[in-house]
Amino acid sequence: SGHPRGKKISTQTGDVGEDFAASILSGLTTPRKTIEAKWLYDAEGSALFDQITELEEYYPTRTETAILSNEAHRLAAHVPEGAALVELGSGSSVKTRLLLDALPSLGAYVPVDISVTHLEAAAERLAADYVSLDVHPVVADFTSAFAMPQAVESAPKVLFFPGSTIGNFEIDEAAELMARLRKIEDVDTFVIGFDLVKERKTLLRAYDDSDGVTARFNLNLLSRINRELEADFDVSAFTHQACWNEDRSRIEMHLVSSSDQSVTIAGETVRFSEGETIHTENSHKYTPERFEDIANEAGWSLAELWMDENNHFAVAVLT
Ligand code: AVJ
Repeated sequence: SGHPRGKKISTQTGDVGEDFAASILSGLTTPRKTIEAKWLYDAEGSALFDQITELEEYYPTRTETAILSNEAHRLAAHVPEGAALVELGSGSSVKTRLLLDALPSLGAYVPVDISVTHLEAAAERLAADYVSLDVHPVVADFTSAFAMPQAVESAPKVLFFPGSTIGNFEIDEAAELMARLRKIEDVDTFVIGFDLVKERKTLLRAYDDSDGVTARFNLNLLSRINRELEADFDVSAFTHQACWNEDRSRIEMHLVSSSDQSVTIAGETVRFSEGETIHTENSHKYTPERFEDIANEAGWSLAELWMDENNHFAVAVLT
């Protein structure tokens, strides 16, 4: 996979955070068992997530993509010449192309992701297709502070955080993250996608699809623990559950134990009673007003708010 101009991409490696074993054991040895959602995305989980994004029932991806392709040209007014586009949790960088195509004044692209393999493959592909763009990947957990590549240190920056990944965070964590991003040097603009509160039925279908892809995505966590931590989960003794938590305005994913059972993980025994759950993900849904309040609290102001015609999803431009 060579580049037309033989450009060399060098990846900057930052702090990728706490290790898997420690996080899993601490989450499963508290009274309310939890696993942090970020562990859903190993190679298998990322492939399953990509399948989710193509499901008819999972409206967020296609809706956000439509919003971005309709509105991207309006972003130009908020993007200074030579700016660096910094994408948080870039994954396979699909939506990035919509922005790059609409914003020829961008000088650099900085994808930030926790998974080095995903990151480098996507960076190579983009660099090959956008030959005048400088690509500077950063391996980091963007939930903690990370260093900008030296080459873009003094460039104006446009942050891009699509996919409603912000929804994974508790409200106070989301506010904290947004406040920290506000303080990055020379940030001009923040483009962020978030999911909207809507009819419960639509939400539940999106997180419990009829093909069972989301169930496999959730259950893959147990297979991953078996693969990587010498554990003996009987994956068939757990089921996927998605529920709408009205009070906290979020979809929750859980894995429900079908029986009383015990599991050994890295030498530790963990007991489950029948019906007990492991809470594996939160996906917060916002109203536009609530989102704006949080953004304001974090030091941003709303420049644009774009929604689809069904008000299913929103993209905000903050400055
Ligand atoms: C990638 C976190 C935005 O919350 O909709 C999809 C993850 N979980 N189906 C979401 C997810 C179950 C997704 N995010």
